[in-house]
Formats: sequence, C-alpha cells, structure tokens
Amino acid sequence: MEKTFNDLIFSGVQPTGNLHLGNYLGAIKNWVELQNNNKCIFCIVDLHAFTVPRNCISIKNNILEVAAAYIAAGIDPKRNIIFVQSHVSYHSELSWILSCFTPIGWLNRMTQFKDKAGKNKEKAPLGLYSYPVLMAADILLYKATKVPVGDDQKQHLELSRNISQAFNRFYETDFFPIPDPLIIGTAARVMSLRDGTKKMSKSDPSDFSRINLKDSSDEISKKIRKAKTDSLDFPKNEIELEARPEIQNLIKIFASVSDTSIQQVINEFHQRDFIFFKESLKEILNQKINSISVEMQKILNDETFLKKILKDGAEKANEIGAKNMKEIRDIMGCF
Ligand code: AQP
Repeated sequence: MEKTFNDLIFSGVQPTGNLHLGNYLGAIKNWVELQNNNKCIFCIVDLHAFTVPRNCISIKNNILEVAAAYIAAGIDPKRNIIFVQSHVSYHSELSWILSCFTPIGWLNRMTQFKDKAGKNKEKAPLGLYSYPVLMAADILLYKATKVPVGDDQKQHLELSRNISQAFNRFYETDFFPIPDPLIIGTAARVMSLRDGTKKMSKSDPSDFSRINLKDSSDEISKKIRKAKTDSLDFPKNEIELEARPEIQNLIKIFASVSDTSIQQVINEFHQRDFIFFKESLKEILNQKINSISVEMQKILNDETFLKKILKDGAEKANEIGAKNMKEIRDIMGCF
C-alpha cells in the first residue's frame, strides 16, 4: 500500500561555504525527523549563492559538500528528493511571475537585506534585494505546505505566505498553499561562539565563531575551549540566561545536541564550573559532529554516487515543477 504523507516539506541550504552547527541544528537535524511522515524535497539553493557575487568553482565544489552533508546527517536519498536549484529552471520563471505580485514595500521591510547590504544600499545587487521572492518561488513551485528553517528565515517565510495569498487573491484560486514555517527545537538560532549577539554564519571572517561540520575533533575542542563565556557562576535558572547571551548559546547547543531541555542542562551543571561544562560540551559535539564529518568524507570520495543522486533528484523535481508550472500558466491564462 502506498504511504500517505502529512505534509509536503521543502527546505534548502546555500552552497556558500562550510556548513556549520547552526545549519545543522537549525535546519538539517529537523529534516531527518520530518522525512519519516512527510514527502520531503531538499534543495541545494545555488542561485541564492549568487546574490553576493562569488567564484563559480567554489559554488560547484560546495554543492557536492552540501549534498554529502545532507546524506551524512541522515537524509535518505531514496525516500526524499535531493537536487540543485539551478537544475530546475522553473524556479527562475516562477520567481519572475511572483515578483510581479510583490510590492516593493514588502521587500523594504526585510531585515536580512538591510544587514547584508549595510550602509551602501544603492550599490547592493538587485538579486540580494529580491532574494526572498526567489525563496517564495522555491517553496511554491512544489506547493510545499511546511518549511523547516532556522529562526533567521522567519521573516522571509512570512513574505512567502503573503505572496502566495496575493497570487491566489488576484486569480481567485486556492492553487498555492499558505506555507507554514517550522522553527523547531532549542537551537533554532545558534549564535557565534565569539559574540553571543551575532548569528553563527558561514560568512563570519573568524573561523573560531563557528563549528563547521567538517571540523576535526581537535578543531572542535579548540573552538569550544576558546568560546566566549563570562566570569560569573554557572546559571541556576533560565531567567539568568537572558542577560548572558554567550552562556545561553552554549547551553542551548548542549541541549539541542543531546536532545534534552535547557533546564535539564542547567540542573546537570549548575554546581560545576565552565571548564567542566565545556569539557562535556566538547565530548558530545565531538561524538555528533565527528560522526557526520567522517561520513561526509566517505560520501565525498564517491563523486559518481553523489552526482547520480543529484541527477535523479533533478529529474523528479523537474517533473513536479513542469506539472505545477503548467497549471500556474493555465490559471494566469497569459502564456
Ligand atoms: N546560526 C544559525 N542558527 C540556526 N539556523 C541557522 N541557519 C543558518 N544559520 C543558522 C539555517 O540554515 C538553513 C540554511 O541557511 P543558508 O545557508 O541557506 O543561509 P544563511 O541563513 O544565510 O546561512 P549563513 O551561514 O548565515 O550563510 P551566509 O553567511 O552565507 O549568509 C536555513 O534554514 C537557516 O535558517
């Protein structure tokens, strides 16, 4: 009997550099659970990587690394579609159509654009500004109903919902679902190890700010040893964490990696010092991240296997994309 699924899940990661603990805990770790009861499409969003001009060779290499990371983390390529965004041209076509339903005022509110463009907005590329419309197209092309992302993508998801509704309203249809964000777990926003007020990010110039999925045990240990803390005692309750962002971050990481709650971590360590806590954190990170890193390396050694998964994934994604795009054109009646 064919399995019935609860939802159609879509999510993705940009092939812009080393995947880090934030990408894993905020997104990929949750996908592994979701694949059990849902139809899932996991994309490597390379077109998004061009919103900041980059060298194509590095993007190409990173695509294989991201695919290997998905599989090493537990995504089953037999049960799910794994593919590269630029291998399905309907993303770009739908993005253009949806951009015609997106008021500029909505895009002006996007905080990620303001952060990334900085002071020189006039010189920022149009792609960086319209990136959330392409993201809406990625999701809506497959009529995805749930989108598991880290907390930083909440605003973009809200925009996708608004764009979907704007299209449906104009054509008096219910063709597009209103996709729900799935922001799951204690580490939906992992912060930099050097500054607890900044998101852990691939583009942070300091490698000590993040744990990369490819880091060796030695590198993980060194980074946790150097992770910023403060001179106060280990906190006794969650309220104390509010004014201590670096400590809060480390405790959330511990809770997420060990699948326990923040309070349980506090209960376990509140009579200990940070040296003891960091030793335990190093241990659990080394177990978890190192096993992913070793598996990733094994998978990366078999490029033919990886490329076949991406080719098969692109075929399946193109099939769904072609069908839905035809229906979209029919609804619009223009093309
Ligand atoms: N620090 C984070 N904590 C929790 N989740 C995070 N994500 C990213 N950073 C964190 C989630 O990972 C998924 C893929 O993200 P992405 O690579 O497509 O883009 P990003 O959010 O722009 O990631 P970076 O690392 O910050 O990249 P750069 O430095 O290139 O801008 C998303 O679900 C995201 O929420």
